[in-house]
Amino acid sequence: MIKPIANYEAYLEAYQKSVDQPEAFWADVASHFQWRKPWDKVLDWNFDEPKISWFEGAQLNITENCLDRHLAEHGNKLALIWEPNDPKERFVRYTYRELHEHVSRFGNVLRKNGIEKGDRVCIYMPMIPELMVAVLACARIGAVHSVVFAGFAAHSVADRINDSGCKMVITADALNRGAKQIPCKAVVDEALAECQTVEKVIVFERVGWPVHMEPGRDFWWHDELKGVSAHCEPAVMEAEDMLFILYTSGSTGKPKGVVHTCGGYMVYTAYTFANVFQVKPNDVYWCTADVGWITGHSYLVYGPLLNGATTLMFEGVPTYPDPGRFWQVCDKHAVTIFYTAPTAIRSLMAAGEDHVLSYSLDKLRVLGSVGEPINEEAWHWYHIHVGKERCPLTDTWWQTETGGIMIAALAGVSPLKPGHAGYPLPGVQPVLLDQEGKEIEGNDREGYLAIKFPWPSMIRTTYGDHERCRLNYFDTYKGYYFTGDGARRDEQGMYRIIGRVDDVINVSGHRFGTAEIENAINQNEHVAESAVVGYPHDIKGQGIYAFVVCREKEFDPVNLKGEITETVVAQIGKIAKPDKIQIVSGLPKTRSGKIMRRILRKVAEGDISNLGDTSTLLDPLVVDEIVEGKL
Ligand code: 7RM
Repeated sequence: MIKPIANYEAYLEAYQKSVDQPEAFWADVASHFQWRKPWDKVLDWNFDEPKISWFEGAQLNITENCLDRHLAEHGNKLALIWEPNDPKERFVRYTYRELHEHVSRFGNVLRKNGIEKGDRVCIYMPMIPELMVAVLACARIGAVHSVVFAGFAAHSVADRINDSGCKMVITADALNRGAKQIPCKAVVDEALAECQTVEKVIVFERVGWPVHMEPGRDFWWHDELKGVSAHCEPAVMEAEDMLFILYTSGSTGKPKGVVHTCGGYMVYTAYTFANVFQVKPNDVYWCTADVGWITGHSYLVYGPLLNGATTLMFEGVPTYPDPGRFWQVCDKHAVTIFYTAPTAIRSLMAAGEDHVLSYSLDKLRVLGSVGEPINEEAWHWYHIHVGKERCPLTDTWWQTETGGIMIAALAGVSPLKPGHAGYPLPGVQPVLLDQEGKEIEGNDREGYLAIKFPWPSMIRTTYGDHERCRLNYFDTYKGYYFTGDGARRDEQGMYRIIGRVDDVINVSGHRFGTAEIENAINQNEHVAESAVVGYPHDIKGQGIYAFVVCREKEFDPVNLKGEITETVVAQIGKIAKPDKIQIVSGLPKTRSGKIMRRILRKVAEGDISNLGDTSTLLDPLVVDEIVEGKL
């Protein structure tokens, strides 16, 4: 297992080695894992195609490293603590031995149902232990999991299933979310009406909702487990075999299937988990992210299990039954490391300190933040009221595409600065680029954030479309991986992430392309065209502001807005609901027909004093109308 870097000098030394001798550095880290066969070559790469290959020739199964490896000495250690949505319902705890057994049995269920190495399996599930079991069971038998966040609507689920040609869907009847229950199986049924590749659906009964079961296609999880062996031979995988696909939004309308592979992902997520959180054997670690996002993959499931840590999974929401729920769970399970998103902190901050003060947070040792820039007010509130000013708060910058944390403080080891992710982790070589793609030297400078050398868990391709991967990440600035973020390097060389410089907006830590939301809005029969921009939102970080042109001259604006909202919810899901919809008679366009988003962004931000030059617009008058109708 990985021994975390103990002090700042050791960090500097590790960092230097990772730059001077990257292959020796990562070979050393990789030697802490169980490989079926060692690698022939640590790294082979070019950012032109791109081609990235780590640990070529090596063979492994990641679940042997997550589970089997710990059994001899730590079989009775807790692997998973699961806390349900309803505080009165019983929680669940699995030791490593128990989790290993559940994963093995379910791996056999998958095999029995015709799933083979390389097949894609869509997982659309609530935050319950069976979600973790399903993910690991896929990895066990070499199937590629594609977890789709259970808040996505049928059409988005169908798109993702079709893009990767999934053979199976694993789901539940329904899910609990605060006071509400939300269907899962019915959404899958609706999605499957648009899909041809799915042969079987396995359904876990979580809520006890009546569901339709299609004979020959749909099977109950508990029925399938009957009489299944607890021994499941792990599939032997090549280091560069696909481990999973995770869809994420970019600047175009269609989400991309980011592909991660077995060896590099394993090495990097385990290394960064141990180091960033400075994990110790008796920690109880809680990451509040849903497994439907990359944070849940890397730092709820794989990173902790690879390190033999105890990971806590929570089914519910921060505010149910009241805004003290997070702190009550920390108290109840004696959580020592807590990793959450700024949006959650801001909403709990708004509910007041009393909720925090009602519980004992004595065991907390390390705090983490992820998903979006954390504003200084939220940083201090989190640090003072949750961490009692004695827990290091590490702000972790990374992306679905990076697979693991890239820029962050090692808790208690690196210096902290509110609003700053800080210094890069060993193995990460960030640069700031100017418009021309030239590296900006020196400190106290701002630019486009790019990475100039590969790291083991970086994106390998976008599923089914390698050219899209090249164009998106490796083409804008030749020789670099381009992140899509802007950043500032301060006087000490610490990085502060400013935010996206492309058409991606980050709502409560969830990524959407503006084009993706526009496409959804345009599905409404009354809509002629639309333009979506982000604007600063107190709780969510960014809110969604939609400018919509109606087809008809006469319409009822209240009805129309309601309908547009419904269309977006039906197409993408509730998480993409526009916060503001402004009906306009036209959009500001250049003479060549390009929408001037810069102007719309300024209007949405409420900064109308300086709209810049509008004289080149096709119809400058629409700007006045838009400014007047601003919400
Ligand atoms: C882990 C995750 C990625 C985008 C990224 C940034 C933003 C994430 C931070 C952050 C400032 C942070 N993956 N972002 N973490 N911005 N500080 N600590 O969120 O693929 O869903 O999103 O999120 O813009 O490019 S993600």
